[in-house]
Amino acid sequence: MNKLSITKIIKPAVILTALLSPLPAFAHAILVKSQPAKDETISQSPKQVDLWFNDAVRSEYKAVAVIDSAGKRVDNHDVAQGLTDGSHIYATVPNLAPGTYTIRYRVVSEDTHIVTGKFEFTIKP
Ligand SMILES: [Cu+2]
Repeated sequence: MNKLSITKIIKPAVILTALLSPLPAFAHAILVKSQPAKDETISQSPKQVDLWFNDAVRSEYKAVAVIDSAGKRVDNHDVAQGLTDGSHIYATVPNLAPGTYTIRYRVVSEDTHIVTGKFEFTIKP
């Protein structure tokens, strides 16, 4: 077999291997979606706030807090993780008055990195 034909065979094999390789097992978590969404204005209180990450997060040390414009924490301190979707965490809230609220979160990624962030939403009937 000459050199050219070996290259012709090996190249597609390398590309195919790369395509079939699993994604890194330990991913860094990034918030990809929430309900309410960042800076969203909604007309009535949500029953809970939901956050979704790009990958499952660890079950330990997860935290979600909803804070009103006076700085008071108003969620029910009951953060939970989706039973079948480890990338989903949520916390319930009581019936919230109109106003602007901040959602703060902290999770531990599968890669062990701590990920924190915050964003706001507004309730305006
Ligand atoms: Cu990371």
